[in-house]
Amino acid sequence: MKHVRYLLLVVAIATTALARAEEYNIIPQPRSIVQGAGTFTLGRGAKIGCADMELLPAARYLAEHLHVGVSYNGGAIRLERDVELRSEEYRLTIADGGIVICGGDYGGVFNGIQTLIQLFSAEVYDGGCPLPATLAHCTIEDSPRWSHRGFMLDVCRTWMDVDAVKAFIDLLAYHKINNLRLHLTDDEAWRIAIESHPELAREGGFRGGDAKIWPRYGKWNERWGGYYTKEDIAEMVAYAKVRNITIIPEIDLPGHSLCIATLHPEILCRYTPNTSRAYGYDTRSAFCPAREENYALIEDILTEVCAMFPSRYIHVGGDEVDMSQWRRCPDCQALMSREGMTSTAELQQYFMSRISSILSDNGKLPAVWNEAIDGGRLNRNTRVYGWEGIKECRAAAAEGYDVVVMPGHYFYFDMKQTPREPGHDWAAIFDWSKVYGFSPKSVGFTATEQEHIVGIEASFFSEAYASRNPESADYLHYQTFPRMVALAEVAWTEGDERDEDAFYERIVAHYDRLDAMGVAYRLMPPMVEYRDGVLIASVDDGSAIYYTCEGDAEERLYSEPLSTSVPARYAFRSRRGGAMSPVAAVEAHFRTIVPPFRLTSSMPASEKFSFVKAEGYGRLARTTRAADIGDWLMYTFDSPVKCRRMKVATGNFQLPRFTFENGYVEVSYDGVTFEYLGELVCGMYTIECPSQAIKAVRITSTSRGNGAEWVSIQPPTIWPLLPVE
Ligand code: TNX
Repeated sequence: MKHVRYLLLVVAIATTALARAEEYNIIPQPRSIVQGAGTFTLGRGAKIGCADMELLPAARYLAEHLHVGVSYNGGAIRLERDVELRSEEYRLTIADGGIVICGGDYGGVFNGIQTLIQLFSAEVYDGGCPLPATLAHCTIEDSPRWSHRGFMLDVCRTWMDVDAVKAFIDLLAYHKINNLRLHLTDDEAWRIAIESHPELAREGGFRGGDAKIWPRYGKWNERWGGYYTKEDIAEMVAYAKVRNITIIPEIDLPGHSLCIATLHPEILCRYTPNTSRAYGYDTRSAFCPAREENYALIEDILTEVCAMFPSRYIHVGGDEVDMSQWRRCPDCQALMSREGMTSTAELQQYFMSRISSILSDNGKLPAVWNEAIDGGRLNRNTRVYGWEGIKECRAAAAEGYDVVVMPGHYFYFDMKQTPREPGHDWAAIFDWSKVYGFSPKSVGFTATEQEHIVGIEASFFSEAYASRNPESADYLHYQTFPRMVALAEVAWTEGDERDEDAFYERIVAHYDRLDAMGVAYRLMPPMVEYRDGVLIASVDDGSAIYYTCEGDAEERLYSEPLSTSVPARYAFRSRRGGAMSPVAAVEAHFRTIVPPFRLTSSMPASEKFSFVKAEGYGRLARTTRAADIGDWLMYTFDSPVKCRRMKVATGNFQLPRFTFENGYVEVSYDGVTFEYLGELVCGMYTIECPSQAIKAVRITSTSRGNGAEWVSIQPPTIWPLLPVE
């Protein structure tokens, strides 16, 4: 009986704690919140008391958010360390005597500060003063599920300057994410200044125009880019450190090295190389592991990188190496037989082991992408980032490596969120709910494998960002929020079974904060329903709905159901601050037609990717060579096509690669005379409301070459005419 009573008491406390936790809506959800009876009022003149010098940066950070001062003792808010608490663990108490944040270490105190900040009104995030504020008495005890809660920013494909990175660091910190990986080198750019080899950043930090690196991914022939100096790195590292974030640099080796190979072709294997230009993902450009001078060059680079970043780990890549070049290289073959290696995977291991010892000479440990451990020779102190799949993560864990779990189909925030939205889709198409559903247990990690999970990480690869106004953070925000909110909670809060609906309500309640942080997040699309001649759009998040009607470019506020006989003419989108949803409409709005056409060109058609592929709709066609000035391609329809919109596009489906770099579009209504319409944008052009039925569309290149071996040609996308009301 005694036991039962005790149990009831525990259940009662647990339920109050849970109910309160939801009421507070702290994201990520703390382990326990127990609310007391009274309240404490924090006035405008409050002080933050901090006697511990090491906690001073955290005190100043909080002081800035609350518009108050810091004192060495006393204070209505006191920051302390408690050796009884673990790293990053904290206890936040609000009582008559004031607010106390006790942390196991700096990170613990900082985490407590983030929780406290969320107890104030949202203006705390936009520079407003949230004081005076009356807070309920409570004790919050909290600690993270995983020590590594990471995010990777690809600053290569799309350049992001120091201010942009710092602004993003703020957002990570607000969500208790404690690790930022900067993907600093890739095929398309080299973003870190190396004093012993200044040409790497000076030349490799820019592409297009007169730069030695070819234009790829947006900005086209304009010279565009940038790189971080040693001072920039120091500034970002220090900024992150105050915010309990470790920056881990990534130098992607031995593959993804087209940029450095463009500047130093001697690093490549010594066989007749294929010198044709490529347009991204050029897996041919790997360092030659048999070339001894390469290790000297890499040592120069990594020694400086190690000195710039205080992190324990340095990420040295290891992904997506086309090893066929090593098979063809006489030096690699000689090295392999000397060392008794039978596979090129072992050669990669040899290379990675040498890189690891350079790191160890500099007091660092290696972090690598999952492919780098194939072959089994890497030291177990290597940290493995599993991106290809759960299987690869589990395999690394089973082999005894510590693993950062980040499979693309859960954590690649460059993926589309629904099929018609921007982004890649090679891993999956998913929104925040997929991220929120991640649990190591449910995807099959055994208990022993789980012990090797150090945390999870999301990534933002930025190929698509470069073509979408990269000077604004909008696209970055849209792709990463609210998926980041889900990441934060899954990485921080224990649990394998989660209530998705309840979390959605918490995301919506968090919007006020995201608004104040200036995040242009993605809202869920409005629900659209057509019944009895009336079109109804609705949202469940309090955002405002807007609509457009075919033939009228203006977006109007939706305030009441629309009476219409042609619902397909309407498209809806909700907005709230800088946030917006994807477009929603009845399915007929999105319907396209496939009138037969013939594709012709001044360039020869590839045999494998013949023009017939595009003529069948759905597939890409390719030419056998790059486009020169005056080269053209033409779509001729069997019979003139009446439509409300037609999009023609060179390049691949998701990314502007293999496009015409520059060019113009003409239309013909009779198949004989052509009328100029306009210039291509990222290789594409959309004809809106053509005045007559279209017989042919011709695209003409105005650039010499397009930085690729071929041009990809998409079938046209054609939206049919809709009846008028
Ligand atoms: C795969 S993740 C890559 C990147 C691409 C990304 C796009 C990894 C190790 N390699 O090079 O940017 O997909 O989603």
